[in-house]
Amino acid sequence: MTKIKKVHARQVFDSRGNPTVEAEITLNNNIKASSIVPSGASTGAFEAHELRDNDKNYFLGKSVLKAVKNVNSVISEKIIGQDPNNQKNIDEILLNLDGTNNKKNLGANSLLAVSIAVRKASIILNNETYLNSNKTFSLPYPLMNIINGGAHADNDLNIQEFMIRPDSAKNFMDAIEKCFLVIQNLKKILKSKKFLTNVGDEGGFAPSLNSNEETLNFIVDAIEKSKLKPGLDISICLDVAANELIDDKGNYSIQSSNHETVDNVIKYYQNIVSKYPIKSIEDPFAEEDWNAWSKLTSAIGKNVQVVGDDLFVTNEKRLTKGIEGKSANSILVKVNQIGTLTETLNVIELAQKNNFSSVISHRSGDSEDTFIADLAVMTNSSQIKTGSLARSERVAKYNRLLRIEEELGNKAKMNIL
Ligand code: 2PG
Ligand code: MG
Repeated sequence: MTKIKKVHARQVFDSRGNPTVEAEITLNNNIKASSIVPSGASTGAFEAHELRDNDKNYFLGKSVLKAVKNVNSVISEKIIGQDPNNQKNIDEILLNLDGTNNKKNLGANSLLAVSIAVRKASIILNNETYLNSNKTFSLPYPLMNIINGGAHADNDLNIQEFMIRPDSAKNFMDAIEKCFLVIQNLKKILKSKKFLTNVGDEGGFAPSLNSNEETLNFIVDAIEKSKLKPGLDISICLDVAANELIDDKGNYSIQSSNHETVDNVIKYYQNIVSKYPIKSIEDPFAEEDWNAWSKLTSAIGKNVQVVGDDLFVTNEKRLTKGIEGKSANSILVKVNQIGTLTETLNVIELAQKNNFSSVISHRSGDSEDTFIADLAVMTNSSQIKTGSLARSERVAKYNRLLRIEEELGNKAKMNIL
């Protein structure tokens, strides 16, 4: 039987230059696979714990040598000799070793690096390809973040992400071309208005805009200049990341510095949804404001995708609560919010069984690791959110999806929105 021979972690760096964990698995037939853990900026309070050293004299406290050591000592001891094809067993060992609810002991970054590296090794071992599988696969629609605000940019836009989704794309290359056209036209528009066109953490532009409407107008303009129809060919998706916008009284500053009540914010969303081709809103309210979520979902959820990111944190318990309370109709899936692959697959299955769409997502601090592109295809997720068509750590995921599309040949098709 093929077994895991070696588990080795090291400290490497993410797209913001922050330290992160890479784990490498070697099998006894010398097959090797590795995985790099991403890291968020606008993190939810209920995410699994990201273990950092907090040594102010080394990488400003951000180094991850403790997590690396955990992999190279206690984790490797128990994982060596195990069957790489038994992912459930691997993840159970990891969870038992940690022994806490939020992975506070060993760090979700140490567990996840190993969990995904093992899966990648088993894919190589079994020569698993999409083509030689008897399942049918489809490509996810990309949600491309084209204007960055919030915690991801140094401008005055409160909404964190303005994204586009190419709803009429016939295939993944067509999806990329449609997004490419809108991005190029948006660049021209911004330049003509004397805005800077340098990019934020996820590759979207980060001009010094401060009004949501002005931003939405620019995007609609760019869609039309691309000879595409807003709402038919390209729809707009938002990530409000409202955790960052709530005050002590439970009011929100979605637009400039005005602090509005939940009811006013719902009216505001209804208003922009009726004026603009907005088809998806992520984190419209903060992570503990369950009632506000349910109210909004009942008001607009028929026509608009309401996506829980910080609300659900890829966690089965929180998703269960959201399904029962009809708090949303979609889940954002981030592997490092939960810390093992098995838990991630379980939460996606639960979502899909309950008619929630699953949107696989990168983090604002990401890397050359493209596993989430495969995760989107493997899990039949309808969408993937992995930044703009800029910055190699973002484009790498799109390139991986293009390779999958090529591999599938005439069996390739787009997922259903
Ligand atoms: C989000 C993500 C990714 P971060 O809020 O959805 O875009 O940002 O990784 O900073 O949490
Ligand atoms: Mg989000």
